[in-house]
Amino acid sequence: MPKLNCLFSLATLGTFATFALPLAAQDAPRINEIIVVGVQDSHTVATDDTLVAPADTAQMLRKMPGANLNKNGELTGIAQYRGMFGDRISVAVDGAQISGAGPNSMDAPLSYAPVALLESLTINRGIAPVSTAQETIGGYIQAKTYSGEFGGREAFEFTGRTYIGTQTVNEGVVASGFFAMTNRNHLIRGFVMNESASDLEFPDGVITPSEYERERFDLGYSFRRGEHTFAVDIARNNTGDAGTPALPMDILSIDSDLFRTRYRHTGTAGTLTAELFGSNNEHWMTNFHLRRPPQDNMMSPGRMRFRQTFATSENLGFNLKYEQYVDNGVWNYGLDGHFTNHDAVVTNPNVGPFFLTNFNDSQRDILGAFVERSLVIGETMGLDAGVRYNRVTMNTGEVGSNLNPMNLPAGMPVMMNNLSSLLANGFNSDDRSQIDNNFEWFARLSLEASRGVIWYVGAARKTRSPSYQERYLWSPMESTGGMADGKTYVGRVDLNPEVAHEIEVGFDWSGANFALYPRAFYKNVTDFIQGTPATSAVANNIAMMMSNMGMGAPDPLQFNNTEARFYGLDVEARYSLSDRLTLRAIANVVRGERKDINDYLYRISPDNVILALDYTSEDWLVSLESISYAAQDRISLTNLEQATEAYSVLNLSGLIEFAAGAELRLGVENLLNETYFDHLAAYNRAYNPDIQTRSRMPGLGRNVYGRLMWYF
Ligand SMILES: [Cu+2]
Repeated sequence: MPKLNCLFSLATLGTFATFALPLAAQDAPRINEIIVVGVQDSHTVATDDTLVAPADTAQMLRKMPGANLNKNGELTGIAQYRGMFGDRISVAVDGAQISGAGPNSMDAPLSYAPVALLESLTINRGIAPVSTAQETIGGYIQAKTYSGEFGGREAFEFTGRTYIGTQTVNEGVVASGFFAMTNRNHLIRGFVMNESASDLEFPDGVITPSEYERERFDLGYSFRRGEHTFAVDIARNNTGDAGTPALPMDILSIDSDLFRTRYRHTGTAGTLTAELFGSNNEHWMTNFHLRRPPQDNMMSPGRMRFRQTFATSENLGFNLKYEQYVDNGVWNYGLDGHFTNHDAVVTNPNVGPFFLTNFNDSQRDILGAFVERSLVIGETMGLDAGVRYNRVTMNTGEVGSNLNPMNLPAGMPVMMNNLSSLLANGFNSDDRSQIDNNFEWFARLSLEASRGVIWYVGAARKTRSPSYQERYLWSPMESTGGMADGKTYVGRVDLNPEVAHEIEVGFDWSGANFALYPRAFYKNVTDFIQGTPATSAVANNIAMMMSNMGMGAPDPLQFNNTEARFYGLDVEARYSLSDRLTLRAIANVVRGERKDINDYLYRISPDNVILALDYTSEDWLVSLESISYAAQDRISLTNLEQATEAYSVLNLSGLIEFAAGAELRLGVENLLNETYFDHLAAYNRAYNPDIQTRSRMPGLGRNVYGRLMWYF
């Protein structure tokens, strides 16, 4: 229950405390005996302490060191960390991995943890231990949803939380309720949420389509007795109409059923955790129901270019982990698996026989095993190190298409259909199964040099196998996991896994009234997967014909292995001016470059600084924040990326606790209604009189928003 006077200190602790490794107090009190010297290696934002405008959890990443967000729609935020994004970032929602149904990541993993249900979002700063997840080449993010707390007595009591939010920039509203029946051993919980919004406003007009609607239902049960805890949860997530103007289609529906279960034994010798999770996701998207549908042109009638895609994904996974406490630290052993399946078919509602198999039974399975060690070395040194092996198995079924649905005897559709059959036959006759054996290691050393100063150095080898899109996209399309660069792509079955070698150095320096946590990193990636100009004459011809008809773009890219490097610096700092007044800062610098040719990487966050001044009183709090982004002219020529200019926005927010357990937060984003362009928000792809097609998506106008949270 958030009591106001402790609220701020909680926020501060969560963000800045240098805590003892490993696995602080949450589950195992006994572990407190083992204090490994360690640095602040994660950054957590708790929903209780943070005001977020509805509705996408990924938005919170903007205010975390090293992190950012590739935004393709209001519910479609793709995590970015230190220049890497998409599948390179491992995202866990309550321990579960979710590979969404959308081949363009319309349902990116964080969309499965709506803000109104979120308890906290945590990013690992820098090199993630191999025990955290299977493929952490670009980082690791953990979303934890609110699941209630056990009661203190034998008798059952009824508790819960309501969360109501609204914002003016799109008339967005979210209403939700969490209800629990609980005693000291049992916790039965339920959650319902409904949220919707109309189109967004920016200083010169309206972004259309950017409306959304989403419903969510959760049911769960937890049990604890002695050293045992058990939990099981099921959830249904239904997204309705939701615009994604940076992509070629919009969401008509995403219907997901999710489950997860966890057993934990917390003994004196160690902690055993077993988790099983899965999800079933069904998704429809179209290019005609929310945006202006294709219009007649010289080459083809508009109705021939209506497109709808039905896409599904299935996920099943498990984590099995044992942490063993020994005199000088902890051993951590684990096995994990994540098995996914994807299907997607494109059709035209106006022309029955038209179809194109986008993905057919595309399967990607990973089995992993790891050993990790946290070691106390004397009084002033701590070492974490580990090794992991992942075996990735992929395969996909046969594909086909009918691009001449009217059975015309000659002309463009016939030529396109023949070329498409040629591509499909080539794809179908090749061996499409792939097995990758990926080996990883990491080591992190912390050294307490003097009181309040801990030095840190880390190194790692991390891997990532290609995504199903990167290997199995056989026909030139934009199904690219949300690249939103406007390019069409083809895949490559025999791609190699990416291998990154990284070093990271920094220190934690904290005193009575200040803290400073800088980190510098350099990451070299061999076989970095990046689109390069496609060399298949057939693919190039199809893309050219499509583009002539008014669909997609010519000159497709093909996913290929290249060489790349990332480097930069991020800093987190805090300075208390007085008991009530605190200055906070986050600064991020990242560079992403191709090494094999002279080009920058696509969609890399511009340098940015967040400065915030917080004033805390007995029963209220106010915070003034300035967010400044530098120009980004280090742009990818390969991806035809457009530069953006520098900008600053001012945000103001405040909180009043007006009754026990009840608080109201109000905020204004972009106080001065500044016109700006977010480099990571890509380009407009839907007809809009206020924004040119394929020009930069504008940043949002002034937004007044509020949240009422009541724990009962
Ligand atoms: Cu989609």
